Amino acid sequence: MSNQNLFVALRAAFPADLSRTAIETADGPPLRYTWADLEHGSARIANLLVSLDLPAASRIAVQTDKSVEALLLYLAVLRAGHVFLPLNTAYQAAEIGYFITNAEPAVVVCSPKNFAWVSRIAFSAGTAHVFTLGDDRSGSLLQRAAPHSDLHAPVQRNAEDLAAILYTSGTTGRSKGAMLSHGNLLSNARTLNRCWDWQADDVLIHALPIFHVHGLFVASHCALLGGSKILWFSKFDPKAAIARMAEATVMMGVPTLYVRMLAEPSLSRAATAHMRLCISGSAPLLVETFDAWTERTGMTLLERYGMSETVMLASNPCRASDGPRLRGTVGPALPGVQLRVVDDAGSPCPAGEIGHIQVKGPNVFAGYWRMPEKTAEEFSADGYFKTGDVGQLDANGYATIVGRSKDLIISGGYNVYPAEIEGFINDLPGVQESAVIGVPHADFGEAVVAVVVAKPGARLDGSAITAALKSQIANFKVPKQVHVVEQLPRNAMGKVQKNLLREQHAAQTGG
Ligand code: MLC
Ligand code: AMP
Repeated sequence: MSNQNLFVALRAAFPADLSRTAIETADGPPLRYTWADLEHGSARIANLLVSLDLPAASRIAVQTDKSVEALLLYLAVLRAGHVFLPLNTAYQAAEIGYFITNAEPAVVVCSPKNFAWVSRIAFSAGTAHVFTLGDDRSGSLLQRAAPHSDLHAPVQRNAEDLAAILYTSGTTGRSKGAMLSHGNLLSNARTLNRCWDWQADDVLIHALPIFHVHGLFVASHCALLGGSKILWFSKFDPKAAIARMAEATVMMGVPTLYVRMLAEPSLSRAATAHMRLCISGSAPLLVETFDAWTERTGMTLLERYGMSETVMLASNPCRASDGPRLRGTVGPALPGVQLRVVDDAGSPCPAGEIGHIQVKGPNVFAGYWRMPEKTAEEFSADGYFKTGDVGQLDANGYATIVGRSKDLIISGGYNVYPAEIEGFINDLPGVQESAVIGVPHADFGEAVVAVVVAKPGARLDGSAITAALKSQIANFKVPKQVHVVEQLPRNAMGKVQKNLLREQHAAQTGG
């Protein structure tokens, strides 16, 4: 049988002339990586992994700053047939400890600056190897890979073999590892590549982190499959992104990136004239942002919808011949994806009626890592995945997301699960209980806000709570505001009325 390793398909799309530039770094002095560099650099790291004699399908957990070498490491893990497990750079010891204990990676790669604490966690959880990788090519990973051969034949994989695990936080506070296969990723990448008309002369502005679906899979796979050059930003900078649009054609971003570019006077029709496609996703795009972008640039943003468990699900059309890009919608389901809206009883809703969004297709993940019961709960009897998003389909099949049935806050494209933050707050001395909510925020779309009740006789200070949380959890999860109140509003069943709290605090974070 042919080798269905995702890397084989990506490699087959490299241009014939491997001396062409594949990636150019766009912040700092420009570094150029040719397609040959991608081939040989990832081969060396893959050979290092092979030399470690790891069990098949070992998890390789990676928490490093964004760098081209970190992308090579991802390609190397695919080549070597292991399982890539990317981790947000903002995660601190408690979060990393959970992921490492749960996934039991054979290899952990971390930033040199974090080696002391990450290696302590990893070694005590039984990880055999901890390497370091800095964003300046420093660290033991590249040193150890350097003597290895730059030729490597990708390990045979089937479409259903595991390629990556992406942790998504759970509504109960426990993170779940979404298991994505080579087939899930490749089928989706091919679909996006076709739907978004990728060409070899496209140039992608890559300014997203590479530890989530959006930057790692959607952006990188599209460019690699297109044989297209990437302008590689280690961090998003609105001025710099606009300045480089003169030589780029495609950009992908969460809505916050477009909001921040709109705040720049340099954003204009002239500045974006060379661009053919600006794609938004991962969080709701406000119609105000959509309209402002059209007005300033003459271009229509293309909004699409996806999630870690399914990669991409729906997209507004790229070509005008396929239909209009409708503001406020995420477009029709992608080819091959079945997307339906059902009522509480699981029956399909008629067009225009709001219900639960469920999906099926070759892109949908196999399940949550070592959580068979949780996996079973999240699928319908006829095999549709329950997204936890609430929406509607119009008569032409365009989907609109109107909310979420899962208690989730999306802040600047990062997911924050209130239950997890409430757990940390409730453990602080003097705290009786808490409720964490999302409120509108002009920059991040939603901001995290905590409402906290003190134990009888205890005195609580909001800024002390913020400071305590900052030392324990990723910074983007820390509430932007903490309100200490006498009691939380509850309904007759005793359930906290978060909708009332959201109304009370809506106007207070610049929303
Ligand atoms: C940073 N901060 C945030 C934040 N990002 N706060 C809330 N929400 C966020 N998203 C805070 C930090 O805690 C810090 O606060 C301060 O801002 C500065 O940090 P920074 O790292 O310098 O911020 P910045 O570079 O400005 O980052 C903003 C951002 C970033 C929008 C560029 O958040 C980002 O890259 N978001 C994209 C996320 C993404 O790729 N999502 C895709 C998920 S995949 P303090 O107080 O500590 O100083 C997915 C599926 C799909 O959802 O459909 O795609
Ligand atoms: P994640 O778990 O990080 O993959 O986030 C997935 C969630 O992001 C989805 O379930 C949606 O709630 C949300 N999302 C992604 N794209 C969009 C979009 N275009 N509009 C609204 N929400 C989105």
